[in-house]
Amino acid sequence: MDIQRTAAAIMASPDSTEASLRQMNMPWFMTPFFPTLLNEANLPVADRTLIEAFARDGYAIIDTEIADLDAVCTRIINTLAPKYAGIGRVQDAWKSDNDVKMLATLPAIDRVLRLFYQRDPIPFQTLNFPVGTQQHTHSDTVHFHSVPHGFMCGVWIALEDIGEDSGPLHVYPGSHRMPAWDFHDLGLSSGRESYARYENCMEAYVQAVGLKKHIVTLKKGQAVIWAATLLHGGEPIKRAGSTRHSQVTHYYFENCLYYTPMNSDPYIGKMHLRNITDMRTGQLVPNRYGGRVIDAVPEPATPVQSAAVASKDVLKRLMERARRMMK
Ligand SMILES: O=C(O)CCC(=O)C(=O)O
Repeated sequence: MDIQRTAAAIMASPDSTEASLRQMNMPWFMTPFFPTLLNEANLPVADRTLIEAFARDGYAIIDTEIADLDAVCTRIINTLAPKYAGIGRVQDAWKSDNDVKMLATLPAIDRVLRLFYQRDPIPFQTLNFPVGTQQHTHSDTVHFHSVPHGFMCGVWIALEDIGEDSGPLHVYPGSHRMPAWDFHDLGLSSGRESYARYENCMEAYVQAVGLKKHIVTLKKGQAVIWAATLLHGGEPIKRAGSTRHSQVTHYYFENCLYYTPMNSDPYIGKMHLRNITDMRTGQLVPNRYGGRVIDAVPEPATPVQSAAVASKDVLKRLMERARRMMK
């Protein structure tokens, strides 16, 4: 079957039932109809080139057009400095820092994400780093996934020039086309405790498939956007003491279920749904399936919370026993 000609025929008859394939429940750059849809879209050359690169490689580099770039970066670096102590990252600084929130909601990024995903992008988490994370290769789909699949991406902004020796980001171009492995696919049980083994699996996978690594060096104010399934990580820090100030924002897109695959076993009905907050409004975003709102499920208790609940139960039982003895 000539897929291009078939797609063209479908597109030429928008009233036919096949026309619903236009609404295939996945990002358009991942569907087999993308070349046809792209031709029809008649985009400006720069946008066409950008989305073609993103479709092919699974990542793209853009300029974020931040006004007052130097001042903004310096303010973020200085404000967050005391908060990095001992942890090397600050999660969700957008809640208290307007500069961080401004970077996460930049119009230039919003515009490109709408182009890439054809849906409203929802910034829901920020991470700021003062130095290279040296994180092992992974894809974000073990942490954040969506139904329909693929409606998630990361946007990583350089808050200073980032060269080869300060632990830059690495990506595996084209790896976004591989399946979105979850722990079960890899023979691992769900749960955080399997994460180190997941990382080993990804290491073995890139070697077995022969994927080529690309090191992403950036100028201050540039951003790399990666697709949910793209394999990426942090390079070793080669220059001791070097900083690598950066901010990652994770985005979901409207009209999806948002969940954490690492803690889920969807095929036996265990789905760790996420309650995400849209930074732009401060409001929780309902999980939706086929357009229908699905009741938010409470996040599972962390071991610490479980222990706290357990010790409360023990205390309650002891008090009841004491009360009975005093009667
Ligand atoms: O900044 C890095 O080195 C890695 C960040 C990353 O992998 C992520 O946010 O998913």
